[in-house]
Amino acid sequence: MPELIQQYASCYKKNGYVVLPSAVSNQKVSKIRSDITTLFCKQLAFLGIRPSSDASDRGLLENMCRLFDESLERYQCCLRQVNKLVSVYEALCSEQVLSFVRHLGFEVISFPTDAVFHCMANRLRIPNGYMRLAPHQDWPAMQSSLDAVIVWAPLMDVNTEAGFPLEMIPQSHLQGLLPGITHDHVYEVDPNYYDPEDFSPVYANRGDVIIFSAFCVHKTGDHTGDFLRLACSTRFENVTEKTNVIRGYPSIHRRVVDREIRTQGFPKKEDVAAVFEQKER
Ligand SMILES: O=C(O)CCC(=O)C(=O)O
Repeated sequence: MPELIQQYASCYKKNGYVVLPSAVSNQKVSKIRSDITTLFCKQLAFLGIRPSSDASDRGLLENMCRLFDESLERYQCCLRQVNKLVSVYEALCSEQVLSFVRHLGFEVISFPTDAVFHCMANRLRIPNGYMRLAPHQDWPAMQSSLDAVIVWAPLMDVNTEAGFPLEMIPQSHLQGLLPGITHDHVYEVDPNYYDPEDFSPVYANRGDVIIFSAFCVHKTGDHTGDFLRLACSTRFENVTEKTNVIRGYPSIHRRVVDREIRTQGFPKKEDVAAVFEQKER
């Protein structure tokens, strides 16, 4: 095993990314998928829409589309919840992933920001929103250690060129931070600084994980057809990396709490009391 980790680490350092096969158990991926299904089905049931009981990718897409069509607002609330699921963190912090990151020399590991949920399906394109991500680097969205990594885990097999694979430019991480344009959601690399022909799709099956450098130029690949590709990712920073110490552990993400009471008059005393009521045996 240490030899294998060594090989993956060499590949990562050379190309700027590596696929760790079976780094997350099937059980952990299933738990994320069932949590996502539950989030959507509860909202559908509340709206009086019968959810599909099909647990396959098709059934999941169907349930997401039904909510998307009925209430875009509730659909987006569901997406926002996925980033916060404990099951997502449990998968992305699997022992295999953490051992690999430690092997790269991370002494004290932290999350520069929340996990991210990546949902790709033509039918789920939010009006005026974006679907695929343009060529970008992730470091400007962290600005922490120079060796920071992204851990990306698909929730289904992503093994065809037309299935929204991640596409990377091998060795682009060695160029450091390239000139680019800062958008709200991404730091898009200036097209004068890469050749579009250099992107290559990186395939990963359910349970595999792609680890890539925060400087690796990457984008969402192409798609055809009516299907769903889900993935979640997190970022790890190496807090005690030399320049991160010198720069005083920069932390560019701010917590914003909206303390306005959203549902006026809620909760009443009896709503809270009901939570603690003893169930009759
Ligand atoms: O899932 C995707 O297609 C894009 C993910 C990505 O680019 C990122 O996490 O930086």
